[in-house]
Amino acid sequence: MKEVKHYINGQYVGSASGRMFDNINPATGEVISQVHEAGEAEVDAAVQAARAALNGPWSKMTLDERSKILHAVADGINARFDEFLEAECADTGKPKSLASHIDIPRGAANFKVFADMVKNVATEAFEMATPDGTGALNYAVRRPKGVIGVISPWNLPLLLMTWKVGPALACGNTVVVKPSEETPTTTALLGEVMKEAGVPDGVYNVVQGYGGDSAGAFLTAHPDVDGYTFTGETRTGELIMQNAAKGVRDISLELGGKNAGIVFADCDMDKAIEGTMRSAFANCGQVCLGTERVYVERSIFDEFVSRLKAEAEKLVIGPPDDATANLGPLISQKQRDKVLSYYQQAVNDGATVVTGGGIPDMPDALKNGSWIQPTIWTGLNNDSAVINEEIFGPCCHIQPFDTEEEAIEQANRLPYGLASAIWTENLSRAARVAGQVEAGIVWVNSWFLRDLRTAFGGSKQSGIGREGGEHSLEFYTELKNICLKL
Ligand code: TXE
Repeated sequence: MKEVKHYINGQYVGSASGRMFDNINPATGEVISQVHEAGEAEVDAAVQAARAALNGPWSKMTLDERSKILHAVADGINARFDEFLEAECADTGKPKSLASHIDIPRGAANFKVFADMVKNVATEAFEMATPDGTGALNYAVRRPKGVIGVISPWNLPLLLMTWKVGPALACGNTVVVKPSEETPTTTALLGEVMKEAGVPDGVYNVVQGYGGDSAGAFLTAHPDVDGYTFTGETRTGELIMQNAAKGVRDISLELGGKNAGIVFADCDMDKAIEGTMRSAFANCGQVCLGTERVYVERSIFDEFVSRLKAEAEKLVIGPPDDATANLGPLISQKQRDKVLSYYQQAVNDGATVVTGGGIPDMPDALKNGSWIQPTIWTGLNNDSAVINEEIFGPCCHIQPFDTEEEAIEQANRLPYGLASAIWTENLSRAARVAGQVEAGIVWVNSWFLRDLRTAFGGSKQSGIGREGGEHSLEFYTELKNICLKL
């Protein structure tokens, strides 16, 4: 049986305790590897390695040298594309057709983009008068923040982890990554690529293991980490914040959402259906940016519901290698139990199940996978948990609205504020509504269209801080003002 180890100071190492846990392929239910579980000793060793490397050559390299190495990391991912693809799809069960277009290429792009961007950072300078008339020059320089703790989720494992590690390393930091216990493999594999690309030992470290009361909590409690970046559940974000508060460490949190799609009668219906399909069902609904609440103007409500139903029923559920499949399994049986409990809740709350609502029939070889039907509901009231809480499954509820004001009020009524998608051909309306929707990211006539130079993050309980473009460079550096008396 294959083992997945920690990667500390440039070496793959097992846990001193010998403790391991099963890594399960959610498409088949099979155990595909044994994962070493980090204890405090491994977390401490990783943090110490990162600290030592911070004081080594990495942060002192010229930007050109560091940028070149990070381009080599991206090239390394691309050179081993199939290996990353295979590993990511075995850990998540997602279709290869999806991961080969999104997860793996973005994993490489996250290094290239920030390796280039970091070379073009300008800082501020101010000349000032002084009483003696000689004057002074204030100028700012950016320095790495230090050792960064990266805690990443399982839905887009390589993509979301490198989205943090790429800019962190580009800015000269060192990192300790704790990937999700559900998806350990590509984060571990990246260690080899880092080594081959010439990243010095100790710059990129990985500890495997669980979150609370385990590796994740040890990492966020470790006093020698300078800042944390996290993507995951809102409650976990709160716990990480509490730990980071000790020692006044900085945080960047990308948390849960319950995003609204708003479809106006003057939309291009084909585009709205296509975009809503992706936003509700891509990655089996396991995307923080997905829209689980869809508000549709009443005059087109019936047509929209019946067209979305027809499209949802065309989705092909299947394993990663099935080239026709566009819907994989949920990440685990635990996650399926959670999603199914909402499916049941919807029925209890009086929803009309437009399509789906249960477990699909699968061939024998896949019977133990965590498969689930794509599901659409209508008819729920605002007090149903199904339309108030993040489900993170392939499902959405569609509700009619009569006025623009009502649509905005519905979109904004929850404590989340991550993303929203607005569908209308009226640009004045689009700008008006986009300006009032409480979300960090608003798409107009699109969904998941991402320019990596733009701000990414959530408002309200969907997060703190923004990453992307110069916002990442802001988070991963300390700005130091130098006042030079002339
Ligand atoms: O999240 P967790 P889970 C949402 C989604 C999902 C729910 C639960 O609704 O159903 O969260 O998923 C680590 N200290 N999202 O349980 O626990 C954990 O090991 C430090 C939204 O997987 O937040 C993993 O590496 N670390 C989301 C990471 O946190 C801790 C993506 C995320 O796991 C920890 C994933 C602790 N106390 C889930 N507890 C998004 N926004 O994209 C856990 N972890």
